[in-house]
Amino acid sequence: EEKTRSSYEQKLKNAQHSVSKKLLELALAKQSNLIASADVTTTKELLELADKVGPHIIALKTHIDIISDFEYEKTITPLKDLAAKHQFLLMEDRKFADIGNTQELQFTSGVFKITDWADFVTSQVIGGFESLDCFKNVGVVAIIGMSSKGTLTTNEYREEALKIALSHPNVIGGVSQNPVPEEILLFTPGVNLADSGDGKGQQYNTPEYVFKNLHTDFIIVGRGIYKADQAEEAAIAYKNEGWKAYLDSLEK
Ligand code: 6AU
Repeated sequence: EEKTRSSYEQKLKNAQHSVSKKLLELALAKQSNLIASADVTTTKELLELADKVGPHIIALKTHIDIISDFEYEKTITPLKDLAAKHQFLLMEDRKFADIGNTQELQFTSGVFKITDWADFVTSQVIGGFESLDCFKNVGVVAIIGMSSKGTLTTNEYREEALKIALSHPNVIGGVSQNPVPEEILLFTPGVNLADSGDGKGQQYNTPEYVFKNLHTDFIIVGRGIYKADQAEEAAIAYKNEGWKAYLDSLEK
């Protein structure tokens, strides 16, 4: 028999980190557990997408280093305005994977200055517990398991990665294709309603599958939304599917 999951209300009561609280509050207020992944390569596309899908998401996930015409004032300043206007958080999917000192430099310096605008970031935990100390002012989503075919995030790796994630105060959640303890939030990418893969190793599940089987908290959808003819309509569809799947997962 499957065990029941905690609701967002219950998780909000127990949440310690300000970013966890904010995400859960936004989920409840917007009745959405959707994070749109904006894997587009120009500032114009990024801002247009953010404006269209903004009302329906709790966070916009960026890979800021793929924006070809990045300029802090032209890219980040209007993006922050859109985040405030539509009430969503900014999640930079940097997947840091180095020693603490280098990660600190990558987080604070260069042209992207991630520390100045991201509400939370993704990081590998391959560098060990202390490598996460530098992310003091943001939430960290630790990469526990990857969605791609042949990933090295085996059972054993995931167990060790979880030990770091559960014990580090900067960590708010994990990215995984497997369930995680309820103390951290679960973010699941590899979600698509139309495809089962992309021919480049990505593997997809439906929102229904990830809520029912993983008790995920938030779904991350990239191409399902930004490649759709009508990105806003697609975001609404994923938002509604995700919310229904969440409500269904509370029953079981
Ligand atoms: O929906 P897609 O396949 O177009 O995009 C999925 C997004 C991409 C990946 O870089 C990211 O999710 N991702 C991650 C994250 C979020 O960390 C981990 C993973 O295991 N798989 C994955 O696809 O931006």
